[in-house]
Amino acid sequence: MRDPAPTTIYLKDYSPFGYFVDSVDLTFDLAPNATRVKSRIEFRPNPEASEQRFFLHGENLDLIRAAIDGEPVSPEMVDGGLICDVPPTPFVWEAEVEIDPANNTALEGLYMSNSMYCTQCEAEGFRKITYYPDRPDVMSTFTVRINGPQPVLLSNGNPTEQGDGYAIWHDPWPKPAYLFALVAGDLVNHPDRFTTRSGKEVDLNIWVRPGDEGKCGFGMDALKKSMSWDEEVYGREYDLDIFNIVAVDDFNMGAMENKGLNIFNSSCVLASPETSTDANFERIEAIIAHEYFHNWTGNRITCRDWFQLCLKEGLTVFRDAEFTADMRSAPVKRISDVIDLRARQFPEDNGPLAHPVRPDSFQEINNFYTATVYEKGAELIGMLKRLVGSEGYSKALDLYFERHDGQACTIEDWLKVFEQATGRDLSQFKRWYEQAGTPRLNVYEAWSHGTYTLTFRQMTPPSANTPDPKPQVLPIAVGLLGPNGDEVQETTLLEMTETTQSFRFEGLSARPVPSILREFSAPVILERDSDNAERAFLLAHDTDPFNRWEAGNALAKETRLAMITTGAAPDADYLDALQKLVRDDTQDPAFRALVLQPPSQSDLAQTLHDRSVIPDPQAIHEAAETFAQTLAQTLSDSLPRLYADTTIEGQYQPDAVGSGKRALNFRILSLLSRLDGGDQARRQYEDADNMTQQNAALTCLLTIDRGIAQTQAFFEQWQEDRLVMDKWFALQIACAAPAKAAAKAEKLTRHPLFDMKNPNRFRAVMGALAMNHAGFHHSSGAGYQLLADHLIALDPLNPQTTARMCTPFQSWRRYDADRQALISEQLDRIAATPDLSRDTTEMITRIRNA
Ligand code: B3K
Ligand code: ZN
Repeated sequence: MRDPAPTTIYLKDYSPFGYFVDSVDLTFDLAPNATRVKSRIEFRPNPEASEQRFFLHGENLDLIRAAIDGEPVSPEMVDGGLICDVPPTPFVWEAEVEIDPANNTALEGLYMSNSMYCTQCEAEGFRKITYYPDRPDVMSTFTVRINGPQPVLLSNGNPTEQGDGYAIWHDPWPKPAYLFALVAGDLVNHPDRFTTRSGKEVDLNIWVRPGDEGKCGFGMDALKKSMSWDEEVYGREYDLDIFNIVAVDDFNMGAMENKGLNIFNSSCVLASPETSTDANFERIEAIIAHEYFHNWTGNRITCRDWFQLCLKEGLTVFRDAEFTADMRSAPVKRISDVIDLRARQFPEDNGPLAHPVRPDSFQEINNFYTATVYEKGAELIGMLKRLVGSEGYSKALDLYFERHDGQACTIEDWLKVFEQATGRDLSQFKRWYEQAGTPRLNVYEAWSHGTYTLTFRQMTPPSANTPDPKPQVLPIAVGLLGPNGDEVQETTLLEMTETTQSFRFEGLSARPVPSILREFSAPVILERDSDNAERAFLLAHDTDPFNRWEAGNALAKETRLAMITTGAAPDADYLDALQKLVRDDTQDPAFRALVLQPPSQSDLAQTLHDRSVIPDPQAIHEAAETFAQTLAQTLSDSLPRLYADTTIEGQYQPDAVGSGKRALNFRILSLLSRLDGGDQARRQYEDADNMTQQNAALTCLLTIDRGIAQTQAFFEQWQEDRLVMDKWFALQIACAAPAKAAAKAEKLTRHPLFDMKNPNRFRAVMGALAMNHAGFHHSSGAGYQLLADHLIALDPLNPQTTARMCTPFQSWRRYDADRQALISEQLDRIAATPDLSRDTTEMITRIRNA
């Protein structure tokens, strides 16, 4: 059965449900094609609600029987659910439905992954399990009985009874249905314990397929660190006797924060030095923390409706970033987050998919789990914290938890606690939640008789969502450096509220060099006339690590842009500055690695577009290659020594220091490979005893179009490991020369291990193709066609992953007319596909409207 007809849902139309739910009892009789779900739900009329229609959501359900207060009833089936006449007093609704988890390839509701039963209910998947008011403002306690032969039967809350072929779970904390979860399978656990600071004992488990139990230790440590951190920093304790994590191979996203039973994409929890890279370890630590932190920011306090998604997601991303900054290096985390924001959120905010952090309409909510809601949402929390200070932030958060525990809330509730805790008026700040688009911030300077004046002008480009943007509150962190490089003004926070505003610094003995937007204090595009000499000065002297990196990043970009637009040679001063920095052992290796990381080709394309130049992906690629080759030659004398100095002897440890050093080592190796034809990379591949180095060596070889033997050896070594094989698929495509990328991807889609139904594998291939900027945008159009073919093929099976993978097309208006015509043809073809899902229809419609 296909989706109900698409309709647009508006924030302004919110109204509460007509009934409260006092308790939910569910019984599952598991069978792959015919699982029976019996529900017994206590309803009570909500006297405040304007509408008393009794509508329950339900999709793809076979209703066997229904009863009210024990009397059989025949509800009327309507689009997306059922309606029924009910008494005006409290009543008990009972129903029995049959569902088909084995054929649920959408991976939403109850489905099967490698013969294990599991669920995914956020946002609106519970309605595929039984009839229910599937909306986050309806909260209830749940009791769940699972009948099945599987040795492990799990649900939310605490276990209350277990016997041969069944288990009963009770969750005492009222929750919306999207946090419901069930798992049944032949699983083994990695157990541990945690004592909360008030002395409560909690059983911890990570459940995995037999054979994976050796890959749980790192995740378990991350969980315990997260539990302690949330107690120390936010005063939040865990609230059940048990906390379970389950690893699942087929999962549409990273992980899910179901109450007491987090379900994880196995790629986001399983880790071992042999199979995971440093980046994997860091990501796993962050996602475990993120899902755990949701227990308070998401579960105990949830969202009133899905427009408020950023209430839990922006805040929880902000919290997990703070956690990572505390566990690892704060500057490195901040720089990495900004790179990611610019790579994923800026294109979204400046293209056809732009929407406010709190959208005001949607057709398919799953399409709004976006970089804007998550990452820009987290930036908003960061700005709030800057504006009210750490103390104000703590007071506001304490009030938030105290006032709203057990409630389903809105952004208005959130901002009100800040206003009341700090006495600030946040009405203008609220525009950040309501306006789409990335503000441009222009800077002008004046210097006269010891007074330095900075004048800022903000402008947000109008968009379909926000045709008439108003000025926003911008916290601009600024410091000033004297001509000798000393800081003459330490970081001060300027608060900009007008379209144009000036700030004066007096009593200076010489014209300073400004360091603007330190720590990237607001998610804007800073536009300022500067030159490479000044950038090199900041790269050498700025006390703010973020802005030091930013100066290097600007140099990296400007050099390449000049090469592309004027045919200039790589800038000699920049090469010189890089040389000095790379050799400077007093600098953190992780920082040096970040400065050596080339700007993404997509970012360069966006910048050219912003400057009204049509980007040519092939020319961007060639400039990147020429630059890397020139840098390698410039550094040639020092590369072997640098490589040796950054090679770690001894046992692999996935910590921040080791991973920083390995990141630098990888940058050095990639330069060295351009000079030695890959000899050192081959040796590293042979000697590697961890995936970080194995993966780095293979990447270097593939980038210079070598590594056939290593690719084959990698396959033979890892073909039984799905997660490592995802890397094997992705690397070959991501590193392929532009003219070969689409053909390589196409060939790999015919490989026996390519499995469309597994989202990780689909993303490994199609995501890697999109990441290869010049390959995806090759003038043949083969990349566009291949992606479209696979979106069309996947849509009937898995609309959510299909819709998400439409995003590589979002920036299509940047490119030349020929490429636009090629993409447009594919977008039309997708749009014309019969029975296209609601998810993909909405995405393609929005993208085509660019
Ligand atoms: N809340 C989930 C995401 C659900 C996505 C639904 N399409 C994971 C997270 O943000 O923690
Ligand atoms: Zn989240």
